[in-house]
This record gives sequence, C-alpha cells and structure tokens, in this order.
Amino acid sequence: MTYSFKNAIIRKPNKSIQNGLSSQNLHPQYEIVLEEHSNYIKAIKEAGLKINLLEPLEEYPDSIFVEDPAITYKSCVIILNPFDPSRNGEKNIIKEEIKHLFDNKLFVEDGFIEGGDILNINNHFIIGLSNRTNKLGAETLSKILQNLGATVEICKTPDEILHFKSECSILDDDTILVSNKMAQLDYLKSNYDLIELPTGEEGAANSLKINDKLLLPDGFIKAEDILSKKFNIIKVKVDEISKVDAGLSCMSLRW
Ligand code: CIR
Repeated sequence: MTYSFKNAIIRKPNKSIQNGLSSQNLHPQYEIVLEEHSNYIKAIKEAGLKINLLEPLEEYPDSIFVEDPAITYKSCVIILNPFDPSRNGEKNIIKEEIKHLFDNKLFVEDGFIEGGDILNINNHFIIGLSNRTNKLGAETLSKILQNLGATVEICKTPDEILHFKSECSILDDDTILVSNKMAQLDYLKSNYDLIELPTGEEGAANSLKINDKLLLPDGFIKAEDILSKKFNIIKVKVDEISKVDAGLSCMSLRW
C-alpha cells in the first residue's frame, strides 16, 4: 500500500527559509518554523516512522522540502530535476546524503520535474505538468518508472496551483482528498473516489496518510469534521511554513 511506510527522510530547517520562494512574498520566521517542524517530526514518529534527519542547508532556502528533489519507489530513489534555479542544486546534495539508504539510484536528467507534482498510488503514478514540471521531465520520469514496472498518467496541474499535490493527497487505494479545483480534473473524477473539501479549505487537501494515521494541517475545521469520522487524525500546525507555499507532504520523503 502506498501509505504503508517505515522510514522517512527529513531535513532540519535552515535560517535562510525566510528567503524561500513565496507566491505572496511572505517571509517565515525561523524560530516559528523550527517549532512547527519539530511538531511535524513528532507526528511522523507517532505514525510509526524511523527518521533519517539531514543537516540544514543554508545555501538552499527551500531545502527542507525534501520531497521535491527526489522520490522513492520500491527499493529505488529517483533523483529529480527541480525547475527553479534556486532549488536545482539540492538534487546533488541530497543524492550524496541518501544514496546509502537505497539499493538502486536513478536520475531524471532531461526536462524538469519536482516531487510535488508526483502522486503515487501503489504501482501507479500521476504526474501533473505545472510551472515546475514540464513535458520532457514528466516523460523522462515516466520511462524510468515504467521500466520499474509502474504505470503512469500525465495530467495538468490546474493553473495557480504550485504543485499537483499542493491540493490533493491519497487517503487509501481508491480515494483522493481534493480541493474544488482538483476535483474538476477529468482523470481524477473518472478513476478515483474523490473527497472534495469546501472552498477556503484548500490547504487541508495536502494531508499525509501514513500507516493508520492521517496528518492534517491544523486550522481547517470543516476538513477535520469530514475526515475525523473515518480517519485517525493528527493535526499539525504549518501556518508559518505555508508562507512559502508548502504543506505536509513536501517536508518528508517516505518509504
Ligand atoms: C517552492 O516554491 O519550491 C517552495 N517554497 C515550496 C515547495 C513546496 N513543495 C511541495 O509542495 N512539494
């Protein structure tokens, strides 16, 4: 199952996160990010994962978002190719830091692609084209994944959404939690059961199912009401971290 994990890679926050990429030009405060991040680590541990903690990278403001330069599948790590010049170099560092954890290392060298645009459901991957992921990057990764036995669908991330997974996440093998905008995607509508969150609760669509727990961003009352009936929820506050357009999934790599 896609959400059945034993391990996570997480990077300690860097002070330069205050200069991270932000669509609203906001600057998170390092001390508050540290506090939110440490609660995130607690929640991941509570979900049963062993954590491999990486050192902070001051020269890369957005480097705590370790899900963007790499993905894992089976016993492989696939190093991606982030589009934004301020993030592209993260791939070379994380590659060295985590290579001992995986049997097989593969690389996307053509085109651009970030992990936030890749939704994995068992042996299937949905890749969303976006401002960060182009057709060549998506096709290069598709070939790698298909060679490993996976199936792939390439979709389009709706305009104004940073990454495909910014506003959707898997809840089980057939169910995807989505925002209004993501609920319009034909591919998702025709192939999955969708739980659509009300307008204003888009941020909660980036939740994180890990084993028997569902990590949910704090502060989304309607989402909590809908999801707590079916899931064992751990609320995690990410208000400060979300100033740089980030949510729960992007702060760890899980396998
Ligand atoms: C960025 O714009 O790259 C970072 N400020 C946020 C990345 C969030 N990553 C993700 O949703 N996968």
